[in-house]
Amino acid sequence: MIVRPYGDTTGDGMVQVSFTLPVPADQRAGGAALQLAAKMGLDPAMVVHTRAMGDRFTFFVVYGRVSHLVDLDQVKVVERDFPLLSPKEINTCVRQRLRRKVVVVGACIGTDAHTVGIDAILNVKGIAGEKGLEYHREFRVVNLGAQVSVPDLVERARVEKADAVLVSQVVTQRDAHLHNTREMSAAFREAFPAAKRPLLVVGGPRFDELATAELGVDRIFGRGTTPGVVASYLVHALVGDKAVAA
Ligand code: B12
Repeated sequence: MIVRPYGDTTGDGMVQVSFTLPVPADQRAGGAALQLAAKMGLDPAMVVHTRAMGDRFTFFVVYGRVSHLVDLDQVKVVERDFPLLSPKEINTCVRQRLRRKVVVVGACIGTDAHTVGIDAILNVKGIAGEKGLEYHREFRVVNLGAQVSVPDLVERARVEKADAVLVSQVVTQRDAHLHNTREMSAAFREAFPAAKRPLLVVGGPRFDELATAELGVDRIFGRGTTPGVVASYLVHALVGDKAVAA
């Protein structure tokens, strides 16, 4: 099925983009923004917002028409391939099948101090009306917080006998999230024999959920992830999620 973007009327192809150019906010700046928009295929294009960012930079919002089409049949995404379980079903699965608690170790690694995302997944308060993993009686959660080094994470996972390691990466400058994730997955592969390695899960708003093999992790979760999805995945991957008597 083919679709096109929609701004004012269905199928009109209108899109809005924003960017910053390293030029002062004068007449020439607007012209520079339009030149870039034309090269990006926006025709016609309008600068609808201009804001000086200090003396030497200008931020723009440009609204314009593209002629490109989207083929929905060619879209590739990671579809959820496990059932969504309630906290009660999760606890029952773990109790009946594993007969001990699932141990989860979580952290922001490298220099990243953006803990809100991993806290939303792990802490009781959760996000979007769902409680975090800590809420589940059959999960033991160790949240190491911000700026944890990879060697410290590996060591703590060993000490805690982690079933799963959950890592958050929010800062993407110079692809830090990709480098840190590769370093982390390589360190776990070196430190643990394959059969004993904890499940490696990484998350953050700018990851490509399709990149698991490239980054050496078992699963990637992106923007808008909720704790119920993560808990259900962990049960699916570690314990099995076939229906159990509650
Ligand atoms: C709050 C915030 C901060 C706070 C962080 C406080 C804290 N304790 O977390 C403070 C003020 C400390 C901060 C500092 C900085 N920040 Co900041 N920050 C933000 C901000 C405004 C919100 C991030 C957030 O909390 N989102 C809400 C959470 C719930 O969403 P989330 O992280 O995406 O998490 C969800 C999913 O991604 C997923 N998820 C995330 N992690 C994981 C992990 C697992 C295992 C799973 C399953 C799922 C998962 O589930 C979560 C729930 O749905 C963003 C801008 C924005 N609007 O996003 C900038 C932003 C992330 N920060 C940015 C920057 C640049 C910085 C600084 C470098 C600024 C500076 N020059 O000092 C510093 C860096 C500090 C450091 N060492 O990391 C940039 C990053 C740009 C980039 N491309 O990398 C952003 C995007 C702002 C911007 N537009 O420039 N920041």
